[in-house]
Amino acid sequence: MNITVTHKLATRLLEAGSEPVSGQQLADEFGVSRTAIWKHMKELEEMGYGIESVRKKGYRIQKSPDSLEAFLVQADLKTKKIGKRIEYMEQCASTQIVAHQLAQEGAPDGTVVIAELQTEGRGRLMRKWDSAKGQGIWMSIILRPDVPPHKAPQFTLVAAVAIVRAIQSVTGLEASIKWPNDILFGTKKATGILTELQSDADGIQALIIGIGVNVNQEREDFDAAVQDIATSLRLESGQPINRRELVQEILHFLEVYTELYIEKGFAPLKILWEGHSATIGKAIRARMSRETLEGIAEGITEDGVLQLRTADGKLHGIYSADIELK
Ligand code: BT5
Repeated sequence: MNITVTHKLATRLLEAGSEPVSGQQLADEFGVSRTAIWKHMKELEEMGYGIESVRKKGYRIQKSPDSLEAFLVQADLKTKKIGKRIEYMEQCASTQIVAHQLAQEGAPDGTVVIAELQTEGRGRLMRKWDSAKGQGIWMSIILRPDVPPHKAPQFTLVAAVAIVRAIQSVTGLEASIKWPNDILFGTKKATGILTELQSDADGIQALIIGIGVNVNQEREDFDAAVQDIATSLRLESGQPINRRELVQEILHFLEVYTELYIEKGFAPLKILWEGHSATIGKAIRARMSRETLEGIAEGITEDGVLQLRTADGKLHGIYSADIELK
């Protein structure tokens, strides 16, 4: 059986959504017999699809397998640029490493790397990122914006807004953002973002935005080290979540908000970000490499820098830190 035809058929049916497509029409479009179409449908069922055959009308997909293979994510993807190229892997050390390599080799703006399992998923400062197989979204996106390197941290905030909106659209859940890169439910972390940079004298060559979303883990699926501080969308909503839809929505909102950022600057995103923030107006402790400061988080600047007012009345600009809500 020709596997590419099977994939193309899946894409065709996914794009048709709830509208059945007749066996004859598919046979004509793909230049094969109706019997061959029927055999491809059986093949799809073996791959984990639920195919419904509607009398006199044709076939439609009721359920697709829980996989993030490129052709599945790309079927009915709403973006113009992000995700037009997707590198999908069953396993890798870290999608950041793969994306850095691809960016160096000239991969286009909007290239996405997705893995079902990361053996060396990483956070900031080379901390470990727990990436259970098939239960989360572990992906890195290569962007090539024409902005100076000091603007790179703003993309973490743009991505955070995009992810919160995507989670809301797919699950109805309202997450909040802890500056700079955590997405939380209450005090528990459901998502981390890691923005890395390739730059030279001409400016940014590539931004590599790493996104890790805990989607379908149960508590015992997390490493013991993070069981008490991590949560997943399934734990929050009480039901399994479709990862494919969530990836599509994240890519969609990321494109919408990066375009808004490029056209209008950070100001409109700052307003959106503050609307979802778990940090602003709160008493916090900011741990930096050299010192720890305590005070009230008053807001973020037009550059995305956190403004912390300490008890002596001084306002401090925080560029990078771990934040604890007090
Ligand atoms: C982050 O770092 O939160 C950024 C995480 C980025 C992960 C993505 S996955 C795709 C791409 N490929 C990669 O290799 N990385 C990116 P940071 O703020 O430093 O937080 C790290 C800390 O979060 C760890 O020290 C743990 O305490 C905690 N942690 C680790 N795994 C977690 C998980 N799955 N859920 C919640 N918290 C976790």
